[in-house]
Amino acid sequence: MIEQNTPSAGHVRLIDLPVVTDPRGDLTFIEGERHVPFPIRRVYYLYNVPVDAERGGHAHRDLEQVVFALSGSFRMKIDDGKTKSEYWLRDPRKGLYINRLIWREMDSFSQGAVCMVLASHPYDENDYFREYDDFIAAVNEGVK
Ligand code: T46
Repeated sequence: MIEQNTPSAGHVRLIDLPVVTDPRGDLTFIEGERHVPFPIRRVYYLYNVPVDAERGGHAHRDLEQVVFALSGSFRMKIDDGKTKSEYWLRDPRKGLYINRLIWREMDSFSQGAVCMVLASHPYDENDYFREYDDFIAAVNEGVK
């Protein structure tokens, strides 16, 4: 479970969600400000993704998100402007929390993969850094 205080910019980590298991199957639930550190203002999901597709390729100025593989798997490449890492998401009980000012790229989607994202704000194109150089400049300036 995630702590309540707001992580600093550039912060990424895996969070574990509760699971209720009985003979009928598994049930996982998510409550905003409890299991994720923000009120959930938007939910979107990616599906019918071709296995050779690449998504992402941007960062956000303010947005916080938690990304899940509800079904199948995919890779998330993470870059905080100084350090690069990668996460394979394949367990619907684990979400990847991504704070603002993180460059992310997604690829290697398995056939039929479904990616669900919980977001802290409604969609706003002005919140995106779509050029890597702009992202790096923002990181270096500590821009909010
Ligand atoms: C992220 C990864 C995981 C909307 O109209 N509303 C929305 O809520 C979203 C997310 C997108 N759009 C429009 C904007 C573009 O015209 O859908 C189109 C594709 O969006 P984008 O290129 O941002 O999609 P992805 O899959 O590359 O990235 C998205 C999120 O933008 C991003 O924050 O982390 O999914």
